[in-house]
Amino acid sequence: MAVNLAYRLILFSLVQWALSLEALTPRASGTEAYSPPYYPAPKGGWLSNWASAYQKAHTVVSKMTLVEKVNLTTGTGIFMGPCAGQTGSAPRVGIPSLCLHDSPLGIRNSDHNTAFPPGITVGATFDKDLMYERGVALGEEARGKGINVLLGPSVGSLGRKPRGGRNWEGFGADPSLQAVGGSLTIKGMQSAGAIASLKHLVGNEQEMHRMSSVITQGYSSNIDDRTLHELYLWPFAEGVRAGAGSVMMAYNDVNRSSCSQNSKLINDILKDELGFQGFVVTDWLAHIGGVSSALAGLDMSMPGDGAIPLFGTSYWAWELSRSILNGTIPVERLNDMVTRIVATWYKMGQDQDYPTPNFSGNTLDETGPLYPGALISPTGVVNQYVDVQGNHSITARAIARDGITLLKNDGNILPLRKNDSLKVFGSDAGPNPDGLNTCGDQGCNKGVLTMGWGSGTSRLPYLVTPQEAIANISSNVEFYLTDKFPSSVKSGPQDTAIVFINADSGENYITVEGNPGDRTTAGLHAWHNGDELVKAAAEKFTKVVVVVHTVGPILLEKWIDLDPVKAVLFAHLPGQEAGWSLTDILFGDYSPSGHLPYTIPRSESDYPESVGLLSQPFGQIQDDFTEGLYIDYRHFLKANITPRYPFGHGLSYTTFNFSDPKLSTVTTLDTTYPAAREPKGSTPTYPTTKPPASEAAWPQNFNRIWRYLYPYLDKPEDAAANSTKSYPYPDGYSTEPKPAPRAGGAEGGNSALWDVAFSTQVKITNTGSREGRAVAQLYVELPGSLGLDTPSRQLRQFEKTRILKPGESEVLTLEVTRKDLSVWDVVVQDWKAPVNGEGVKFWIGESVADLRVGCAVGGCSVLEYYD
Ligand SMILES: *[C@@H]1O[C@H](CO)[C@@H](O)[C@H](O)[C@H]1NC(C)=O
Ligand SMILES: *[C@@H]1O[C@H](CO)[C@@H](O)[C@H](O)[C@H]1NC(C)=O
Ligand SMILES: *[C@@H]1O[C@H](CO)[C@@H](O)[C@H](O)[C@H]1NC(C)=O
Ligand SMILES: *[C@@H]1O[C@H](CO)[C@@H](O)[C@H](O)[C@H]1NC(C)=O
Ligand SMILES: *[C@@H]1O[C@H](CO)[C@@H](O)[C@H](O)[C@H]1NC(C)=O
Ligand SMILES: *[C@@H]1O[C@H](CO)[C@@H](O)[C@H](O)[C@H]1NC(C)=O
Ligand SMILES: *[C@@H]1O[C@H](CO)[C@@H](O)[C@H](O)[C@H]1NC(C)=O
Ligand SMILES: *[C@@H]1O[C@H](CO)[C@@H](O)[C@H](O)[C@H]1NC(C)=O
Ligand SMILES: CC(=O)N[C@H]1CO[C@H](CO)[C@@H](O)[C@@H]1O
Repeated sequence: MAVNLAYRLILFSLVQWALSLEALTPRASGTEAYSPPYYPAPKGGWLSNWASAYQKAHTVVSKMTLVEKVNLTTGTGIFMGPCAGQTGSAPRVGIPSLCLHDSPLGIRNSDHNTAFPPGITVGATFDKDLMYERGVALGEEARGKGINVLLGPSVGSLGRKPRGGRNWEGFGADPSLQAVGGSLTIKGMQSAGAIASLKHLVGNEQEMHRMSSVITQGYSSNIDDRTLHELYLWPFAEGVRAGAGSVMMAYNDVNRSSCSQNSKLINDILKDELGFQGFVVTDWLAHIGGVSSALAGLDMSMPGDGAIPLFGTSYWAWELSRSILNGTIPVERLNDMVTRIVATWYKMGQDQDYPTPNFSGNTLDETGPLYPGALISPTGVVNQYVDVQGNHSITARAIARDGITLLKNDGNILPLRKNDSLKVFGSDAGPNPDGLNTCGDQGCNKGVLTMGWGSGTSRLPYLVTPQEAIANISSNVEFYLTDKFPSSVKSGPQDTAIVFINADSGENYITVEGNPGDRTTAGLHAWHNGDELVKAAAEKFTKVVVVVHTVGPILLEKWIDLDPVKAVLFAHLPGQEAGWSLTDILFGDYSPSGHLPYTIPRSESDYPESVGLLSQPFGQIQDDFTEGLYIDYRHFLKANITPRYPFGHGLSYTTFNFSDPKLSTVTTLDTTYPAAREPKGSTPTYPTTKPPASEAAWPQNFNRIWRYLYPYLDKPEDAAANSTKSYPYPDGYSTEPKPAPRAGGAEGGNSALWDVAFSTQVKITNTGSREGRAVAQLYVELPGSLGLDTPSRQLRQFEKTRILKPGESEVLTLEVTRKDLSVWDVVVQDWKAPVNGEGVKFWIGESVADLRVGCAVGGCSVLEYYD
């Protein structure tokens, strides 16, 4: 761990040194992308469901001094405490230091925690109950370790770029799937009292060049207003509606303005339009300006460091104190930052016996420095090894199992029987030969792939490999766990070969086998010559089952049509329960019920050119989202390209009949635009007078920790004296509140957008001979009368049956809201729906290409009969 720590220190220092050069690098002028100014930052507290939390916060914040307030906005510095980041505290008024820690799939760099399957596997389950249950478990584990803010879920990257490194942390390449996955995770986490930090807002669709280096500047995602609203912002809006306490800004720029200080994005879209009441935090070390970010609506700097981490510098901390005393940042803005943070803390009930951290993300040792970044630090007990796993392995296994997606099963070769003669190939079936968790942040691809790499990981408390699980069940199996096919292996006509292959990706600060996060070197191919392994097995065996552990789509063309390749299982990224979840399916204890959360193409050139990875030696990459709404299946449909496997595809060991479709109107869409928004409620008020400079003075006999970030100033009177100088405020800066935008009104936007417009029902019958679960996916097709080019199918809702016995039926109800049927009108700046739903088509099926029933106002019909 010490090596790991040193490595990270050096790494972060380099990145930050590079970042500090940003000001020297001239901005590229490739496009005219521009993010318009939007000031001032809207204050939080105007929604009734947050009123009581804001009232409590108001009472406390009213008593706070300048430095207490500043303390809560700024991290204490990287490696200056047990968590990935922690704020300062205000002990006099009972507010502790808040611990912020990764990750979206479990507690990072800790012990006795569950390593859940990541988002992509959760998305593949299409199971709302499991999405919520995992959220609850994550929240419980965060709470048990004393983490106030767990950094997740991730709904951005959305999956625009198939090679993008962190797509697997989210739920799939569709905004509604991301929205449902994210929202249920947030609700679950926060039901346990942990604050969710929904990330990364927005456009962080590739890893390379997301931050600045010596010669390039972090890329700019140039996204038009409609595409932003209908694709990338969609899951954030739903997450805000679900009550997310915190939102994390992305590293990259949007329209050439850094997300961490993009006033259009934070002040206008997030806080005004989406009515976000919680606090906005930077991604780690993404803070690049003090006054600028505060005015643009940022509320918390993490981990607090300035351009060069660990040098004891900060854009905020004492600098924020100074900018209040010199009058550059209005006191109101600081009060709003702090009120948002404290209100969120109250909203989740963290004032009631919430544990303080009893673990350290820096070391697994029991004792160690309390502030490892300080070099000279007091030491003490840092790890209490609290077991927070509870019964969460049940949920982890259920998700890994129910996410497994059966793409092909010729001749019903699956499930296997316990006495089938099996030959298992591929290192991906076994353990990491170097040992469990030997690669920091899972930064290697050795043994079975359970998750990608980077900060979005956790250590595996244990791992059941496919090898162990198969060996536990099969009475007749041989293992050849190498990536080169063993020429000596004998095959008989009764043998079934099971070939394990995988594809990995992760976060940019680690390069694995030549891939710097994104899949640059590997492309969309299986790693470790996986294609060759499958082909070799197919030459020797007549029955081949391929198991794929992958972060996203891979190309299957080299072997998918070979006659011996009878079955393909995408097991996605299974987490700690890799083995048991797979054998649950392989041997038929459960039928597979996962569905693809993305499209699998026949060729990478099937994608729009604009979704390729971008790299250039100098200046800033301009990543123009020219394909607009047409990513993943939306594109394949428009370009009329038949993929290898469509979005939503997933077979079962049984078959399902869809019958008796019904459509009923719930709330009539009697107007194009939703009813007028709710008026904005009042927000807490405080005196606007500047605090006395003396409040920022160092306390007497204060025991300073070297490099720790404090809110105090050596000469606070000087800062106050400078208030006569003028500050070069950004263009469009104003302290006069803007009129409330018409698309806003409640968390996520105007609450009329969530009026259920239509309710559809479909009866699903198990027509096969085995038990199984079906997923009903509802896609909408919007009419041309809206006057806008719109994808011909858009997933807007899904439901999953319980386990149905042969012959058994279940009626599923799928509800569609006004927003689900709307397009974003860029002129009116509001959501526009077809009146009465006239012309809308509702398609329900088992994938985007396997639609079973269709409905429109006035009636439904069954499209095709499958048996
Ligand atoms: C980005 O620029 C486009 C125009 O190209 C504009 O429609 C959109 O609103 C801008 N978004 C942000 C967040 O600045
Ligand atoms: C600010 O936070 C630090 C770290 O938690 C703490 O030592 C200090 O006492 C706090 N200052 C005030 C004024 O509460
Ligand atoms: C006030 O202090 C901030 C933080 O140091 C600084 O950026 C800003 O320029 C100062 N304002 C004036 C008018 O000097
Ligand atoms: C650590 O965990 C235990 C058990 O969950 C909890 O009671 C305690 O408050 C936590 N924090 C510390 C500092 O012990
Ligand atoms: C886990 O235990 C809790 C009670 O502690 C129970 O409510 C929950 O249903 C259990 N979960 C599972 C998946 O068994
Ligand atoms: C395998 O087991 C099945 C019963 O599950 C039995 O019918 C069959 O004969 C067995 N095959 C062999 C080769 O033992
Ligand atoms: C291992 O196999 C035995 C016998 O088939 C079975 O009872 C047990 O449940 C298996 N273990 C797990 C964890 O599935
Ligand atoms: C399947 O659905 C079709 C269309 O509704 C219906 O005619 C047929 O009877 C159903 N078959 C079964 C076995 O339920
Ligand atoms: C940043 C800045 O302008 N600081 C000045 C504030 O005022 C004192 C004296 O009043 C100067 O010494 C600082 O340079």
